[in-house]
Amino acid sequence: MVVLANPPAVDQIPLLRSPGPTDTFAAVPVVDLSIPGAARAIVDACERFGFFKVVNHGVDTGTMDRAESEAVEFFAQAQPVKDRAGPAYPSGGYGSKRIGLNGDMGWLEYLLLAVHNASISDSCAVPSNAAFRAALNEYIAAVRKVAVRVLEAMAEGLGIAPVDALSAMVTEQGSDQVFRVNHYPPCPALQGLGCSATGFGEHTDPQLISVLRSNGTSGLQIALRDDGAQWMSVPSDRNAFFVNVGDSLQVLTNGRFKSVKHRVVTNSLKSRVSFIYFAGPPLAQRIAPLPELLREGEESLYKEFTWGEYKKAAYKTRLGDNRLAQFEK
Ligand code: GA4
Repeated sequence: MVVLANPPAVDQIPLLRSPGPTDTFAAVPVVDLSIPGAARAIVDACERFGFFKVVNHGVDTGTMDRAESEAVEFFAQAQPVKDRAGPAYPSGGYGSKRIGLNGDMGWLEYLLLAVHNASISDSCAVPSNAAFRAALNEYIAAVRKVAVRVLEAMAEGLGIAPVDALSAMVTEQGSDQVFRVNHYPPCPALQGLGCSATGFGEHTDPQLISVLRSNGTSGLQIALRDDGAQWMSVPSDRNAFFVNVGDSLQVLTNGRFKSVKHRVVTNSLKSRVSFIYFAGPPLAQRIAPLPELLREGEESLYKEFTWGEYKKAAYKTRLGDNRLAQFEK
């Protein structure tokens, strides 16, 4: 367990009802990336939930474990040491409690890092510890390959050619990738009260897809599409990846895939550590429905925009806002 030297005050953080056993989302779609049926299963899961779990992904557990133990060590340092790795904005680094630029708060601390090609951008001086940086770079290279395979399988399942129609947006020079290491410290003050601190408030991710891996502590919840505001807890699995459809992929598929609303509820006793790789396109990339996916006479549901324009607009919003609304026709 990671104990913070200087725990932030919980009274600044919105509270949520603590998840109970009946909130568990036992039917999380599981995609076996090593079998030919993966493409069909991914498309099905993206249409139904905008969310799925990936197993048999080929990433060495040592790569995941090394990154995790280095991250645990980083967050176990004294607060002034961590603060020296901040701020998170504008160019990446350590942040605590404040999310984005418009007043959102969560019971977490994190590293927000820019990624160039397959590793932490040289322009990002954090983390400065060589072993931590190397472990994160090894992890980023591996998770990026998973993202590429998932995007290739999506193209295959959707019947779009070439196979890299989607993945090229992420591998191209200038693609806008972000990596996040989140640490949700336990919140014992709320134990037994039936409520929990918001770790990361409800939101959708703006990018194409996000690929998440966490330690064994649960906390991630997704809003089931058909049931509106019904929040379901995703059982943690430290050996799997979880993939979210982001707003940009929703637009590229003209709403066929839905960007999934999700959030994190903190645990009263255990630390949660998660790694999320956000696969975004180059800033100049036009985000519009792929012509192959439009049926005869079907029109785009969205106004034209580039990823750069969408990202800029996203940073003016609050976490829980419907960011796509202003781009709907
Ligand atoms: C959500 C997905 C990623 O974590 C992130 C977040 C970003 C941030 O934390 O700085 C944002 C959020 C995310 C969407 C709306 C804006 C921007 C906080 C916020 C209020 C790094 C991203 O790309 O968008």
